Amino acid sequence: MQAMIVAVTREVSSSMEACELTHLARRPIDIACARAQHAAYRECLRELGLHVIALPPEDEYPDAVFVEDPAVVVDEIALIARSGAESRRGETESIARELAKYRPLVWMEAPATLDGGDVMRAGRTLFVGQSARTNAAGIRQLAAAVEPHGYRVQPVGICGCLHLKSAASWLGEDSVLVYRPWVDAAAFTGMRLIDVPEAEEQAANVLLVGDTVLVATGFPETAARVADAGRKVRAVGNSEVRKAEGALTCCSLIFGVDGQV
Ligand code: CIR
Repeated sequence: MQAMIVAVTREVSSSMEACELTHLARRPIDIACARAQHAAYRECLRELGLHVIALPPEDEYPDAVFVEDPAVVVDEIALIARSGAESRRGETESIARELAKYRPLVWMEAPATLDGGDVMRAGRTLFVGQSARTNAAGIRQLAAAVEPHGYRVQPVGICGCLHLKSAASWLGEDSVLVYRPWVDAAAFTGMRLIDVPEAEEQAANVLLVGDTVLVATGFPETAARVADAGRKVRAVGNSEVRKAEGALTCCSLIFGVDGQV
């Protein structure tokens, strides 16, 4: 039996224009275009061999498409997070219901807060952004949940962006794509750093699937540097979720399931 790789996704909310915004000015969002881009993203994941689960939209939660934030899934458990944005806390219910099919759940408790967008996994290390969304208690509860399973949790300072993964993405092995003005890159000492150029500051969030890396369209220099690092590159349009301060990793929760195929 082979492992199956699952990607949990959720359709864009028709209310996405009322999303949380921290670093960006509000701009009109074309919901039809956002949905078409999301469908293309799901199709790309399918083409890469993933089993894509598309949950229905939750219009009462404008940011519900960003399924990465309510949970952290590792091989042994799923941690159901408590968002640093109060408006997003209700998103956990349906995500927990879905993840319970695949993993034992651990629930984060107040006063801890954490968004999954702050957690960058690189092998058995979980780098965690110290952000406005993720507090010290959140990092402690994450560590308590995963350290017994052999993971190391490494806090990382960030500044000027929403989440750690706005500034850094794992490219596999020892490589990290990084936009240094937003992250304390000293946390990645010993790893190979590939820099996002200043003109493409929103490009650092990329999604590694096997040996392919999804890069947002419109960032040619970043795409070239990722290709030079030996990865296959797929360009994916995501202009509309970017207006909601989202990116590529935020739109899925990807994890392996043994023995399903
Ligand atoms: C928020 O502020 O929570 C949403 N508008 C964007 C969340 C993006 N999530 C992510 O990067 N993991």
